[in-house]
Amino acid sequence: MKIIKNPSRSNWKEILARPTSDISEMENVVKPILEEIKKSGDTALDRYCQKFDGIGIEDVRIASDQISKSEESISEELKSAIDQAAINIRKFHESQVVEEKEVETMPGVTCYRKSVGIEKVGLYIPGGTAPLFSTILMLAIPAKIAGCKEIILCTPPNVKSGVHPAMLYAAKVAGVSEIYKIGGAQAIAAMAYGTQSVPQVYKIFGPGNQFVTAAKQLLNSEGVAIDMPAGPSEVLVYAGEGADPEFIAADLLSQAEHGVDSQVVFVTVEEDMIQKVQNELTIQLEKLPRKNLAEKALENSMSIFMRDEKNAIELINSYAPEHLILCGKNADEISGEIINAGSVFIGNYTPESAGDYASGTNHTLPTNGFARAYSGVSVDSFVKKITFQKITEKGLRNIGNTVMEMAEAENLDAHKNAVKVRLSKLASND
Ligand code: HSO
Ligand code: ZN
Repeated sequence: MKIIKNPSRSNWKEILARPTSDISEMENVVKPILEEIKKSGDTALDRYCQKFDGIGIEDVRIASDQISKSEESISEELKSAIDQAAINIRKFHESQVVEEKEVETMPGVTCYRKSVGIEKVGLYIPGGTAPLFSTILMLAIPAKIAGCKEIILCTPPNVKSGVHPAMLYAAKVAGVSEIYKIGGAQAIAAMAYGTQSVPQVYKIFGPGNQFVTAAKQLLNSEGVAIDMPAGPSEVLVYAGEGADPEFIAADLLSQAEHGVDSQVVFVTVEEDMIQKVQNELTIQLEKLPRKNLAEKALENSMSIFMRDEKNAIELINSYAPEHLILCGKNADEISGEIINAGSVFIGNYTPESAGDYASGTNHTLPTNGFARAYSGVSVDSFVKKITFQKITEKGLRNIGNTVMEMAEAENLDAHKNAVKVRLSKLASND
């Protein structure tokens, strides 16, 4: 890890800059895929599925009996771990459902807001080296709570043209309606436009490689809703007095093992911690099966020594990490000062892994500094909030002049008239 000591504020932006990726190259590859699938549906989709995954369109849908039998292929231990995680995630996300009250803003003028689940949503789960079945729980459970009627899942087939049984089991537990073995930009296009085999959805969620991200972004500009702009996963670990270097190294590595582009930042006000953590990293890294990936990610990462807590907090807020782990005695206090982060893990015994899998919070979070303005996925991500209002005759008499006055000042006479004709009718009935 690169070591930086007391960086001056004017350098923070540069030091903490995330690598920028030029997606225009990806877009050139992805655009024709989107266009062809939009135009020719299954015919084009079949071609891409054959080309990239060696599987024909007739084999992409996973039969429901295969999903219901998935638990036969996983251990009892894994099954109960998934069950427990699902219980916690459901419990936390159910607490996000709050019924809003009707409000009478003036006598006779009543307004209220109702959350309605997006009817059809599409989840994408990448293939690759780690079967991210935990992400299925993180997306499908809130979708179900929100009242989404159709929850479609696309994931690329593995080398045996199948899908990891834990993914099938997680999909079953979380209430996914249909699973398709389709990967890449073609999966995103199929869900966005709908084909003869894949139903169309209104919003697409989930991580993916740069092609998937480019596809989501292009479709977003065409009006298909997406969860959030995606970038490589990040963690910032802060260590104050009383932090444990062994724990910190383990947390940094748990992020680093995601991939070579993972962003790992360590910030401390205890100068000797930097070397202690470095020593621990060396010891722990050796034992990791994904050592190569983690090692590469660490090459681009940094340890930053800050002279005091106040400055450290300001640096953290200016970076806006996806995950923030606060270690040491003051963790609770510091957590109150955090204004930019996707998800915060407080105290020495709260590893990010707990939130990645099972504590209940969502692990689909804003990266790349988007935590300054975006939230992670929650039940809210799967609903539209529709406002309703009802005005009685008395209500229109109360609010009418306000509306007419404003409409006239905006030179919008028809607006004024919509009130005026009604008030005239009421006056003639008096
Ligand atoms: N840390 C990842 C989520 C994940 N970790 C899935 C393990 N499995 C991005 O937030
Ligand atoms: Zn993780």
